[in-house]
Amino acid sequence: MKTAITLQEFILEEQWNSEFFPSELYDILQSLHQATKKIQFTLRRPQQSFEQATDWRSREKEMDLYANRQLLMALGNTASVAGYASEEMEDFHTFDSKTPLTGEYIVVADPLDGSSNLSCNGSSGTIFGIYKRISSGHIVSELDFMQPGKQLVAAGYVLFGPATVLVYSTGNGVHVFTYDHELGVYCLEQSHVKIPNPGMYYCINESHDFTFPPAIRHFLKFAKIHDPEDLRPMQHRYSGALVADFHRILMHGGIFMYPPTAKHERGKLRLVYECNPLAFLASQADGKASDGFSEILNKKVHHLHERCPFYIGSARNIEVLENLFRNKNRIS
Ligand code: AHM
Ligand code: MG
Repeated sequence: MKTAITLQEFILEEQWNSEFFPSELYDILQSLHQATKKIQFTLRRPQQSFEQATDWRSREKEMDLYANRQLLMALGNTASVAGYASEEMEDFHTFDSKTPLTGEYIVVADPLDGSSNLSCNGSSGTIFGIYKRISSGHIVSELDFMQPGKQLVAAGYVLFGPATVLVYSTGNGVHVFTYDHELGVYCLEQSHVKIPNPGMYYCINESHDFTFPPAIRHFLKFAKIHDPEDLRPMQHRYSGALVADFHRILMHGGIFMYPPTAKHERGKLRLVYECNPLAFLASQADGKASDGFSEILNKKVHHLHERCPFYIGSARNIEVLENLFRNKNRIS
């Protein structure tokens, strides 16, 4: 039997081998790891063990808030973290009980992406991004959390599926770990993952298609045309959890799309908590992420909870879609 490399060993080795790996990142990744371990255990418990959860919808909310609290507590106990912002909190949080506020990093997160899937034992996950703080003084600034995605120093997610999988990058490739329940540790599955290009999957909630921009409708027709060399017709998959759909794309290639719709005119997904961290991972895996016209990682952030159209996946698939937006529906 092969000896597994644990997450801890892998991060330490990454740190030793790179002069650009700040030791603080090790602590932050460890605390995210601890928090998500607790979230994972709680997700596995029967519904009856939830305090207020009389139905699935209240369990969903309770789990969203629980996941947020776990991250808040774990990061609050990590000296290098000065602040935290999440999809579950109106405002960002300064860890001002730490005196003086020495932390040089801030963390953004979607604590439990896809929590509506809990009603049917579907997948969900925690998405996170880590930035270097740009403010100084005793209180972190909103601007710390509004840095463009290209300023991320690390990002990742934990996917709570049949297995619990942790994926992260510190700018040196994307690495995938699976939780071993017997050993109680994450073990390395794949390092330096690259998104297959082109890919055969497309993920989109097609029920909104009558309100999609023409470029998306055109892409959906293109995806179904027979061209085996280009892996078409592409296969449709959609889980209702961005983190799970992105993991499929990371492993097998293709494209995830959440365009503007009549209900969400600017798109549904959050630039800071969802799009930027996943865009960082895609770029580290030779993939791309776009809003149709520009790279997600270059986008200016106007406010913390901003939403945007989001297309992410294999470079070739994203380029085809961007050409459709730019060339008004012509495939090049
Ligand atoms: P949430 O952050 O409220 O969970 O919403 C985000 C989720 C994504 O995980 C998923 O891709 C999308 O919403 C699904 O939305 P829809 O049901 O409109 O297809
Ligand atoms: Mg989400």
